[in-house]
Amino acid sequence: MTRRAPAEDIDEADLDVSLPSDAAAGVTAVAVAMKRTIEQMGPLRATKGLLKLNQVDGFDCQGCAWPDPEAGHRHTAEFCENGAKAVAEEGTKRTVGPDFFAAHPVAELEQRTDYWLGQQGRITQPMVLRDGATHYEPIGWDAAFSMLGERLRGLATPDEAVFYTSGKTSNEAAFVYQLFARSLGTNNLPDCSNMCHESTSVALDEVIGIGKGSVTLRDIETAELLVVMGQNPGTNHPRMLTALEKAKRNGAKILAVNPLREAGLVRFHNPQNVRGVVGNGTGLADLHLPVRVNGDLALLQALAFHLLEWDAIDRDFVERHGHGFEEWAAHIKELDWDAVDRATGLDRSEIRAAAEMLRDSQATVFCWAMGITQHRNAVATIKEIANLALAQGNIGKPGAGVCPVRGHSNVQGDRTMGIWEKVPDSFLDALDAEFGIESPREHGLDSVNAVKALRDGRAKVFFGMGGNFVGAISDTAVAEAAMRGAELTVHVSTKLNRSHVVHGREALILPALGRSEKDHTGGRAQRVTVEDSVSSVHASQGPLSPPSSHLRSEVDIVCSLALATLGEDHVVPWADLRDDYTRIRRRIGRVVPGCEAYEAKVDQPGGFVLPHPPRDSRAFPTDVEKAKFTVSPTDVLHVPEGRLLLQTLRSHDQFNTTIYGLDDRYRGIKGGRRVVFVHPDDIAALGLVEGGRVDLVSEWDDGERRAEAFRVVGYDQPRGCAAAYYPETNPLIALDHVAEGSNCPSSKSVVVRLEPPGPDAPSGDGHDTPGTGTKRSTDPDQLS
Ligand SMILES: Nc1nc2c(c(=O)[nH]1)N[C@H]1C(S)=C(S)[C@@H](COP(=O)(O)OP(=O)(O)OC[C@H]3O[C@@H](n4cnc5c(=O)[nH]c(N)nc54)[C@H](O)[C@@H]3O)O[C@H]1N2
Ligand SMILES: Nc1nc2c(c(=O)[nH]1)N[C@H]1C(S)=C(S)[C@@H](COP(=O)(O)OP(=O)(O)OC[C@H]3O[C@@H](n4cnc5c(=O)[nH]c(N)nc54)[C@H](O)[C@@H]3O)O[C@H]1N2
Ligand code: SF4
Ligand SMILES: [Mo]
Repeated sequence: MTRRAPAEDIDEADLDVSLPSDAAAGVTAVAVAMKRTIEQMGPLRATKGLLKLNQVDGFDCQGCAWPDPEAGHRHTAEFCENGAKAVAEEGTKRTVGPDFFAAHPVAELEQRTDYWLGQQGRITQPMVLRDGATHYEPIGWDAAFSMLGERLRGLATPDEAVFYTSGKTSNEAAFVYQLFARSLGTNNLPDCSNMCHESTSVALDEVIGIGKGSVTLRDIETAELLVVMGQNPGTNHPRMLTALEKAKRNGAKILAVNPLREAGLVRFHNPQNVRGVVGNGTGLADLHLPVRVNGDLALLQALAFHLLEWDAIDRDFVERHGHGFEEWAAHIKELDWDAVDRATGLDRSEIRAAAEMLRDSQATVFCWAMGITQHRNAVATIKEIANLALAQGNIGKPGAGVCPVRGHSNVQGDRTMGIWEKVPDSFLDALDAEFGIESPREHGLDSVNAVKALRDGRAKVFFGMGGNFVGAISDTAVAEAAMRGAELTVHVSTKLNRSHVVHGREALILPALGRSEKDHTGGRAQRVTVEDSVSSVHASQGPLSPPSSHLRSEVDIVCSLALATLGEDHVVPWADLRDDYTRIRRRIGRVVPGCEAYEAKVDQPGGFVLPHPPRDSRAFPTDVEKAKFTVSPTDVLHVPEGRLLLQTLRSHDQFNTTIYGLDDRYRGIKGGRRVVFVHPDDIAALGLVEGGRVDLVSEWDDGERRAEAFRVVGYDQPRGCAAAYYPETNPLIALDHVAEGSNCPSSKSVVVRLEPPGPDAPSGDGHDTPGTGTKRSTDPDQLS
């Protein structure tokens, strides 16, 4: 493998700001995709990888969880720009081996951004950081497993260990991983879902009896109306635009609800058809409601008010399947419209127009993502989405349903496989019966509670199956201090990140094969399975050679660790499971609901779809065996004078904490990330200047949090709102600032003040006059 010069670290002085665009994808997307893959992988490896991406005989994209078209209906290039970037990030020829770690003390790596760390390349060997050492050094796999096994066995209770999962882990690896944690005796299985769609899972489980979406890709393509709320598909689920385009061609309307006018919601240039390449592309949203951040609950109630007023209700569905409709309707009829005005910031005529779209549609799909789930009132908001869907019978019929759009490519599958700190007892009973173990029954720690346990010394070992826990979780300073308090931190990873350099007393890095790579564990070609956002399960097999012969699969790592910890005589045949993944799938078939005859079903081209009672037969397995209407009080988030309501979001050039590059093309940002988007009138009202530098300061009961040196960028959005990228803004979010009922960090509603940097702050760009070089046009016509 070659070792090419890695990227320089970010110099925010290079930041360039231009006008946002009003269309997504197009030929630029293809050009960027090709450039990035070829730069990182070389032309041959890039071609080999991309041709197998999302193909029936290939591997599942490591990017988002958007579903693939049915087998037989896929393009040769069945991926988007960000899928290609994900492949390039993993398939890079750059490597970090023992020489790299010898040259860079941890104290130096700690000063680097996640961008720089990730750009150094793939980790090639297991590394250990010994107690008191300054550098990571190589360690053999056996030594690493026995060290870890010894530490785990030495804990006072298994609950002193935390087993985190990021959502890329395959079903097979996830299944053996949770089996290991439970064999050891703990349900401490937090995952990235706790920071992501947890509010969705909690809300839907309560009201429809299952925490997953109820649509298929076909429903999306054949809907009469698609409501896309709190989601930026052009960046985060780009192939969703292809589905939206198909829906439009079939006559669908789209209602976008988003404080920002995201390019991907406005217009789509599909690079796969002539019209997209040379024509005007397809206009997407028929109506865009620029709701104030956190105003969705009130908006949904206002929409319901009109539907009730017009009696645009599916009475038959409500009578047959609904529970609690009358109480809900009575509550909505009392709606406080002043509160709606304040919460949403919308004109009542706009709300009425949106309600008319709902009234006139016989089949509506509701899509949502982080703009809905990461608020204090997120669970209530999602229950209100369900109320609206149920009131019109938009569930369990073609072209209709609820569609939480998942993030990580296998985050939904990991949950299905039992990665869940609160997994139902029925799952544990089946697991115990199958393996002869005795799973603990008390619930484990979720992500936020894992930080607290580490902080308070109740947890001592942190094990990360992928992900970048300290980078991703809220309250960075608190989380980092907690991690540093651990006795041992262990990460199964492909690339370096912040969580490797903010470590416990001892630390291990265990390098894993990526999904695009050939897996020859046990001397045979292995494949794995994954589940997408619409509960479709299918196989994935990588075509590329791994960057180092030392890498092991996640299944191998878990099973080998289990052997080293629990011993060769343990009731679970770890070595057998490791050497042939079909044996794991057989067990999955016997333990996991809906996975009977698993191997045969994943053998079908394109795989199979898991059962979903509301979708399949309008059966609602709730405590009352019906779909539940629920009542939530309308609330208005109060933002004190002189403060803004900040949402933290993704740029077009990152995958969560993995920073691919520094260009947020659709929003007109190039070469930097420390920007805060503010309405031009708020910039003026707060006495700031465009291009000026500010610190973001949040205020909490236990004190302030500060994130330093952001550029102020004028950006059209509702007054009083602001936006900035994550993870840079995670230091601002207090650990206890979470969604009620789901404990998901409220990353989308953080009250901040913008403050000129203190006198000691480095000027960074050599310009003392704020604004020089980064000002973009504030012509209101161009911004609106
Ligand atoms: N390229 C790329 N793809 C990704 C990811 C990535 O980082 N990069 N991450 C993956 C993961 S794990 C996830 S969870 C998904 C995330 O996918 P998204 O949810 O699309 O991600 P965010 O960037 O957080 O965007 C949130 C959107 O919600 C809007 N929003 C914010 N607050 C509100 C609000 O109060 N109300 C409404 N209605 N809208 C609001 C924002 O303006 C923004 O458009 O993407 C997945 N796919
Ligand atoms: N402020 C704020 N915070 C947020 C969010 C937000 O919108 N705002 N979003 C939240 C959401 S939705 C999520 S999902 C979390 C994401 O949280 P995580 O899932 O923990 O974070 P990622 O950045 O996706 O993890 C990236 C790391 O995963 C490792 N990795 C990549 N591929 C593989 C693989 O195949 N195998 C293994 N073993 N490791 C691999 C690499 O080492 C890489 O550095 O962040 C959350 N945090
Ligand atoms: S839409 Fe998501 S899953 Fe599909 S290619 Fe793009 S990043 Fe990958
Ligand atoms: Mo996510």
